[in-house]
Amino acid sequence: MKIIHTADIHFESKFQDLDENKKRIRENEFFNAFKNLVTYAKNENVEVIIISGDLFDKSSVKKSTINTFMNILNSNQDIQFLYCLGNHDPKDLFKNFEIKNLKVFKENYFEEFIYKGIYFYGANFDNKYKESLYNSLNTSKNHINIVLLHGDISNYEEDNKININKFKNKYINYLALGHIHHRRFDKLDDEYGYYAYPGNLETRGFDELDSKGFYLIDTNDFSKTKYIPNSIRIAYEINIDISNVLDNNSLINLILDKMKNKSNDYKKNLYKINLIGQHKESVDVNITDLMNNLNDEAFRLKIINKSSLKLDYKDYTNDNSFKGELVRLVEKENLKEEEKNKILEKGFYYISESGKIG
Ligand SMILES: [Mn+2]
Repeated sequence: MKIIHTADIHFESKFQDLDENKKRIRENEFFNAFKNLVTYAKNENVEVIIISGDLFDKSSVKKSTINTFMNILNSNQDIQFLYCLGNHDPKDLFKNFEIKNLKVFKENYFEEFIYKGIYFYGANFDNKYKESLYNSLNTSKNHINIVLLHGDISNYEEDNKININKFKNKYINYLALGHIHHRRFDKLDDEYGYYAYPGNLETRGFDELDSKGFYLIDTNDFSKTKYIPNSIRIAYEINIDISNVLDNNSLINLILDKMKNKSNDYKKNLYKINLIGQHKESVDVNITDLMNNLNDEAFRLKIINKSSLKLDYKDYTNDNSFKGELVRLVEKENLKEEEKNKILEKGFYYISESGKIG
């Protein structure tokens, strides 16, 4: 049987970093990302879709959001949806709705759900993972066991964390986790299974970088679990060393080239650009200017200047100017080269700025 494992979709996320128009676009795209996943499932004859918590971002969910979600499920009756609650999910949302192909695991102990011979076990997120939770898991080596749970894992007993050791050697083939927004697939124990975090389905900002998607599982061989990219937009963080850039125009082109290198369809993505290195005096690193030139080249662009100015102060020793005067003064002082550089860097900056006011 083919199964898809997703988690942390966070419908109705806030997107604080975006303007109103783009927030709305992203809200809709979050639904589209989920629709794309379900379409993929349909085309690949996937029979079960696991959602390991944080389907929604907060406890109050708009009626329209619930309707959209329900419509997707209703028009895909051949697929069984399994969903365990995460820390962001509303507790009783589906109490009043009857969705035939949705099973919600919302108890603080493991419920068993058998589907086409495969044994699924799921529980809700509970802040504390008590002994009684681990003890409620009744797996058997006579069948395939898949466990759904939401939370951070630890290798030992820790507050608010799932003790991963409690799931070892319990004939678990696949521990379908959610909560960590970065993808991870690893061995659970020597004998049997694997555990996995698929990460979230779409990025919400620059702390959720690179390709996002879901896992495709085949119960004939769990070791062949495959990551399927599904991103509508991708957030990238790029460090660009600008030490060798000669002028402002080349700087703009360099940034644009780095963005284009990420994908053919680079304009749809989100970029956080860190300018690093020591730039030449002939380059004026001005974020407003750069944004004016590059803002339309991306869905969202953020540029941070972490570079510093590289000055060869010796060039000014004989200069008949304020800068030359300052260099001659500082050179006379009994200071380390590093300290002289710092003073001159500041001094040059203020001299340039005061020149601008005039
Ligand atoms: Mn989450």
